[in-house]
Amino acid sequence: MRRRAKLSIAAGAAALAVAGGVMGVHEAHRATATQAIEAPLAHVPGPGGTYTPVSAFQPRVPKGARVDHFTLTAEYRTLTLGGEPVRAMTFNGTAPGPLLVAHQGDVMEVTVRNRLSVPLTIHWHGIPVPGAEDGVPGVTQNPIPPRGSYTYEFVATEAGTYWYHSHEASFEEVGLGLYGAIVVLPKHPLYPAQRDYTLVLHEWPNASTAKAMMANLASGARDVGSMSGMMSGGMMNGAGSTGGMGMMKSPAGNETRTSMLHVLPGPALRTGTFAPTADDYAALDEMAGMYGAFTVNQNADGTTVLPAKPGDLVRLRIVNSGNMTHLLTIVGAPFRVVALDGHDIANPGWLKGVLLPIGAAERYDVEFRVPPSGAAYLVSADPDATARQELRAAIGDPGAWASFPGISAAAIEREPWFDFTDYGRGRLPGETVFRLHETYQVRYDMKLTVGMSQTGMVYAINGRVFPNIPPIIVHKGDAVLVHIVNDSPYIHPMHLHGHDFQVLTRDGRPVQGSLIFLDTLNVFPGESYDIAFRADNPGLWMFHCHDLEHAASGMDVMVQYAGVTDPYPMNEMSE
Ligand SMILES: [Cu+2]
Repeated sequence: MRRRAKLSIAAGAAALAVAGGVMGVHEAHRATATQAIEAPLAHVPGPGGTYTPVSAFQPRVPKGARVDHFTLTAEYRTLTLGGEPVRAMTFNGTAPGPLLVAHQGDVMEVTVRNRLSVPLTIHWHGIPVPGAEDGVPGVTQNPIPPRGSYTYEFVATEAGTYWYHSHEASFEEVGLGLYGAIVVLPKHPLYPAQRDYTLVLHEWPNASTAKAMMANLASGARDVGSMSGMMSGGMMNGAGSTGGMGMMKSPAGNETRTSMLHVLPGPALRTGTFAPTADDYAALDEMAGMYGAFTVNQNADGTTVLPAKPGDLVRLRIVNSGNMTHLLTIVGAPFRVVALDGHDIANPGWLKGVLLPIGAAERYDVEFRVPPSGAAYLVSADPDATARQELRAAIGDPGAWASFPGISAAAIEREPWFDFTDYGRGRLPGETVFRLHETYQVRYDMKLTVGMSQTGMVYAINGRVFPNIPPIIVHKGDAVLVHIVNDSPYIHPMHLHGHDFQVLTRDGRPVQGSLIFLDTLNVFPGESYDIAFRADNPGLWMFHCHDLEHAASGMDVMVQYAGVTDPYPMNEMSE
């Protein structure tokens, strides 16, 4: 949406900040009582009082590096999903768009051509690109207009599974098809496999919602209040879309949605051991009613077969490009999780009968051996299994589905959830380690709440909604600790641009197994986390919920490096 970003200094907000940590930032060595609170970006000088535009942070291309050229053409296409025609926005005619494969160390040069009637950008989700290449309109570039083109360039320094998607009105544009996967192959694979497959999971809005989203995009009236007005009906009753309701431009705009009239109560804060609760299961179904088809790559029929032979070691890269969390598991073979969000796990153990809660924007790389019987199966254990059985794939024999033994919904529902905070052991060479009790230059408390404003549902950080949230100010080299609390009944997959973070604790309990590095943290109702990262990539980086409806309705904040400025028109900002 076109943000009518409010850049002026809010005196009331400044007073709040002084009143004691209401904003959540504890920067003891920097904050002063007179420091003005500005949002979403602040005027903070860098070292020596200097300012640098974010556009100055360009890729440093090593001499002789191999350059991989890609072209992504954004265009409308009617796809057939589950037998139904779906008007989609695609890259190169498909959704997901083409799988981009590079070797670690390669330069990825991606030219985007816009053949849509609306602007777009591309964000390289999980890849620590330089500041100028992050693809956030109004922040790191101008949106790519219709008939325009734009070339991104960055070095694929980190191997792993990533993805790309539009960051312009992403609730609509990603929802309608502007996404695809990226695989950066490692120089020295830690877990080499014989077969390497990538599956992108997506939820497609049902016909009426899709139509409303297209219309909303076309009108340019994509205002936060109106979107949340449209969606809140579906959310509150959990069934059927109210598509179209409240789609008209909201004249009140940002002003009205800044105040939460009613805050929905969250469940009690969790402590102790990990086990899914009734709240978790209820949260899995948020918004389910607005979706019509569930796809694995472009298949909505649940008939996907990935060829493999008995005995083959298979790596399956699962990318969730949707907004919902899905419970998936492998049946027919023991499996292990070898990477999360592109980062390898140290000494992962073998699993059987464990459900992987794969949140929005997360990537799970799983590995297993095709059994002598001829096939293993990725299946959905979502509570509403009848609606989401399309989210599955057979790996093995071409006729694998004919011999699929089926799964017992009753049995699979009782299986435990995968706990990434107690999985694997030890650490990998080169991993930088943070501990909870060490010196952090920046500590930020992030409380996530949900409530009603005059224009609909809003999703808040520390009681405020974007863009009226002061940025998290960091200096290059800072160690940054973020304490996240989900005080709401919904799941919030929190994504930090430009950086990996280490997960230190969940619900007060330190991570037990392998060190865990993520770029997207799927925070369930009542959960709390401590995460840490090194501010080593100067720029202006969004930190936002990747339930894109939540992001469009306020749950975003900026991580701003001191001295970095935005040279682009901020009213073009979009999440
Ligand atoms: Cu959220």
